[in-house]
Amino acid sequence: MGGRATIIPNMTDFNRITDHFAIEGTIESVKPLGNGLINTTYIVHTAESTTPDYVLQRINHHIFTDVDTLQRNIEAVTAHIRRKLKDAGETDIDRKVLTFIPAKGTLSGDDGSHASTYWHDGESYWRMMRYIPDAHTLEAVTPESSRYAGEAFGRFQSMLVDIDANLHESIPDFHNMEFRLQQLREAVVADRAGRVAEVQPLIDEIESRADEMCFAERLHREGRLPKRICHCDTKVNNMMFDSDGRILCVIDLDTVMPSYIFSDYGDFLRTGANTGAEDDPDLSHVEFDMDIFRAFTEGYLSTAGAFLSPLEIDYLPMAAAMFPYMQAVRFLADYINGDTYYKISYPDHNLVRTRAQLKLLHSIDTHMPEMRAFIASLR
Ligand code: GN1
Ligand code: MG
Repeated sequence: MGGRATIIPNMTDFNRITDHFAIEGTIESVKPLGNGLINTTYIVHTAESTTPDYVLQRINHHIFTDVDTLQRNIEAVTAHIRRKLKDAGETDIDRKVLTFIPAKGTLSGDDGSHASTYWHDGESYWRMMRYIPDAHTLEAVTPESSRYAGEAFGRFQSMLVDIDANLHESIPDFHNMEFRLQQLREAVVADRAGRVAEVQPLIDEIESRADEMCFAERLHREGRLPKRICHCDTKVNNMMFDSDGRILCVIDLDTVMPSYIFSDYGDFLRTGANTGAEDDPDLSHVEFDMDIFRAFTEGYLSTAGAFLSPLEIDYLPMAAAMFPYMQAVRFLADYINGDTYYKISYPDHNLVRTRAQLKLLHSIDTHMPEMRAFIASLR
């Protein structure tokens, strides 16, 4: 969890962990990888040129409290996508979908017939997957790569439209706006870190828009908006790009679950179309980039347009506003709670993050009519 110090294992510890997985080759080195806010990730290099390298992850089980359900979701989704890619005659499939490594001596599935893909050492939960060679992630996108990202997330959702596995919410109510507001309200009442007075203007601003931002839950209750299988963490850095700049696959599948399609559309634009950083202390850097919006939307509708309802398409601009808003609610609640969820690098990091998300929302507000007109022009 956020506030908790991370103990970095040494090589002996690593060997003890990786011994439990059916990997090929001899481990040469283990090094930290990436900058996720939740799990802890390492790259495992093997000595032989013929064996794959691997990604080793410690799953944050304070946040993903049901690791077994989480991994079963991921296994079902990757198996379904793998089958679809094969049926479509795709090549190089190991680079287009993640491959999780069976844990030795474990059993999973309702009939206990196959190995599970995680190992519990009594304290932490670990998993390994094949490292995708000659691929890279990006922290910022161009209009060109945003178009590919739109295509990729639209394709991801469309491949999963007909999955028959019963997927569960790996974090219940993850993108439920009403629930996130309730968490903020509870944090305000408890005022555990004594920070409420200081942030009252931010709370007031958030409350003034609370009703407006709960549109998805209302539409769902009215039976007008379905839940579909979504990625739910479509940050720019959760896609693997090939050396030619095309997208190979989407990664970080922990939050794949039933949600509104707004999750994937809105959260990508929240990160990809921000001209500043998610936690930019200089708010003048933070604006909504309409070129990225247009390119991503075109790409997304080219692969998702066929299964989306007219109502889902109508609400895309509102989805772009909802995600910076939801993230502001989550960051502010964490700040008020004394930073127990997100990893922070300095004391008021979550407050800086909140302000940056609200600034992004203000910028999106000013582009609303233009966004609506653009989407109408594509239909
Ligand atoms: C978390 O771990 P990471 O950085 O991919 C969070 C997302 C937030 C994001 C904000 C499980 O994602 O929902 O949007 O931080 N994931 C979880 O940067 O809470
Ligand atoms: Mg990530």
